[in-house]
Amino acid sequence: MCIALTFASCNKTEPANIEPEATTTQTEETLKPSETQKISIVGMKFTPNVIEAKSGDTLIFTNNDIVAHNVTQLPGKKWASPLLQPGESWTFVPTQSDSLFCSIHPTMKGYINLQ
Ligand SMILES: [Cu+2]
Repeated sequence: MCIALTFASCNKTEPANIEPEATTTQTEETLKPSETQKISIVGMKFTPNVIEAKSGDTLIFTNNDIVAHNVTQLPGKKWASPLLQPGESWTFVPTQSDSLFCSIHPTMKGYINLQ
């Protein structure tokens, strides 16, 4: 812009027509930093039981109940946590949306909704 002109006409204010087009809404969406989400297992429930996650998010399941539980993919048991004793945690980075349950207490169900 200014470079093509002479020094005389080039004043200190930046021309308004330098447009940084790089930051579109879509780019910002993609660049959102990954988050760590905590899921509590308490009272025979996953809380929250529907986990809204983005790709790259880390999920930490903590057993705050008085009995042991696990976190197991439904229906095929494609992945599973080890047995979590009360007070123990398990870290998981989902790669797709999946249903989950506790295979010891099959009524305990949850869902990871991966965006
Ligand atoms: Cu259980």
